[in-house]
Amino acid sequence: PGGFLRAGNTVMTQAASSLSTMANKADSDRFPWSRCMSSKTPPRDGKARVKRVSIEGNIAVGKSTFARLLQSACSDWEVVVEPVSQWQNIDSGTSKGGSAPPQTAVSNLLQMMYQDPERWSYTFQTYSCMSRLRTQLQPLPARLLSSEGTAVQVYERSVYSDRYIFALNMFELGCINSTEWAVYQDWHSLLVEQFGHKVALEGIIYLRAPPEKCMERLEHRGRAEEKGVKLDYLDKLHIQHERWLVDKSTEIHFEKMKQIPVLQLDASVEFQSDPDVRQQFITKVKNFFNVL
Ligand code: DCM
Ligand code: MG
Repeated sequence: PGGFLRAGNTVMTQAASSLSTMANKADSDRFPWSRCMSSKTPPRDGKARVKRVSIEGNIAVGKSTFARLLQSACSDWEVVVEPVSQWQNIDSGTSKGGSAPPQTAVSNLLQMMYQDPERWSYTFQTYSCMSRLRTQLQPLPARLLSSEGTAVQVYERSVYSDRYIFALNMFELGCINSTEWAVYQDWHSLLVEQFGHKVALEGIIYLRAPPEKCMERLEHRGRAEEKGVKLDYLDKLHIQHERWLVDKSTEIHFEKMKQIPVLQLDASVEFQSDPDVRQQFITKVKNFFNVL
């Protein structure tokens, strides 16, 4: 356990990613918003019906890049990004009050998790899932509410990958012990049962690429906390994705999620730089959204 790590990640800044240069003006020129406005289905109950879809895939496969591509392709699509920066900046609120200036210590839970996974994986998985749920529960922008049945909220990952990919993997690696795993699953089920209908998914886009490709992109984007991540760890996460979304052999505890439609896209191609591939991806996504 913890063998996928190298010690000594002290830099807290995140290097600019080459994958982050996707959403530029050329995209919106190439994919004018009108193109996505097909097959308007009138809302069934007189209210706007918004579909929700999550983008899933291994670390550094290109989810954020892909999300920006979707965001620039259609004004009816609203991306909700993964709150990674919150995991890197946790305000532990050590202010003593009174007249003294507030003293706040900021910790980087992402870094702590990678440096000492046995100590911090449970805490990290608790916080990442909770903060993701809070982010996804934010009210819809007015623009989406008025777009009559064609609106899609696109989540970067979901509370389901938190549990069935990352937390499960950490449990299998021995970084989350069986007591922690029992506690995690108990509160996760409760949260999803209580709030799940507000963030429930109609579909999943699975960005699939060989772990070696993800490793290349991970090294290229150079997020400091992930410096110690080894190929073996990405291999394990890849297998978890395949079990969940392709083989469907992961035991899922939520009825609706067992039948969820999955659009698989080959993310090993350089969809960032190739306009034809980008166009193909957008078309596939548009068709997928239309049948959900
Ligand atoms: N992460 C994790 N557990 C989760 C969700 C995310 O360990 N439940 C980590 C994996 C990556 C980072 O957070 O290091 C998210 O980056 P990316 O979106 O590129 O996978
Ligand atoms: Mg990302």
